[in-house]
Amino acid sequence: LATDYSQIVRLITIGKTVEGRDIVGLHISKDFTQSATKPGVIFMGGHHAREHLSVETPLRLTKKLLERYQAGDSEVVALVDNRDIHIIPAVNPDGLEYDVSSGNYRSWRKNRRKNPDGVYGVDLNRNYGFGWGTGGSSDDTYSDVYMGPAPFSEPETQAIKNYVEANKNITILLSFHTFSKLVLYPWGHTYDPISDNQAQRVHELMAKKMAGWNGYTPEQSSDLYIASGDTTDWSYGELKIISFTFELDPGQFLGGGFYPGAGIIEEVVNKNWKPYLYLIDHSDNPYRVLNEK
Ligand code: 0X9
Ligand code: ZN
Repeated sequence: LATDYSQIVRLITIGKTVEGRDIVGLHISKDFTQSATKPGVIFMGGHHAREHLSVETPLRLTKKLLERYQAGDSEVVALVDNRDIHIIPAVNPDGLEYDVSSGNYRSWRKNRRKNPDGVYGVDLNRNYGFGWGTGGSSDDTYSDVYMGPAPFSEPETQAIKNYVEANKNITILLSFHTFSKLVLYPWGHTYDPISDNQAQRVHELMAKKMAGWNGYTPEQSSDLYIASGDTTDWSYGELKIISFTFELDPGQFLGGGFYPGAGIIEEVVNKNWKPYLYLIDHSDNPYRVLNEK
């Protein structure tokens, strides 16, 4: 994509993994000298190794965006020309590779940190530093929700932290996961709503709007279950970025769980196209949804 659309896309590297792989992404801007002056939005996927659809979806959405831009689609051209768009489709490439490298899926979730006791993996979506370790995560290295020894102990979460903090124009963040067909918003570490009523309302309204397009269920993250140290509690809690987690298709284990097959990709991309454009659009001021119907 960076090669095919080199006028407006740059391949970026935001850091390295535990095993030394590059964590790569795409930066889309009409004018890279001015990009920081435009409203920013960030999409990410692949925190969890077995959630391959969470990698494919942001990639394919971005491919579609670039194709439409090239084709002169007026809505897309107006958006891309006036926004600063960041995509990190694979936050956990070590885990993703480990999950597929034997030829049989391993249902791996965590990164590939070799912990001091020899047990592998930290759950990257329990390792972010806001309300870290306050519930729904574990200090047992054998656990699939092992939080790590400290907030941001992992190079993968550190890379996201540094990148998002460096791009101060980012107002909206979406982290793709699978599965269950949900649109989630903070908080995840507590049943309390966000104390800023307007910010709470913005999350609710945007989640509901997007759910109307993709057919998912909008709810507060903790309504799914309490979990601390996830991406969005940090990005909203620390940086006040309006933040969402999508749990993509399928709805259930019966629909294929983490491994629904490549045949589902197109349908999932199509149903999430409007939410994707909506988030890019509203990065100029997400609070304007308070005045929209
Ligand atoms: O548990 C997670 O990290 C996410 N679900 S997944 O099946 N993809 O692992 C959900 C995170 C939502 N956040 C909270 N419930 N805090
Ligand atoms: Zn996940």
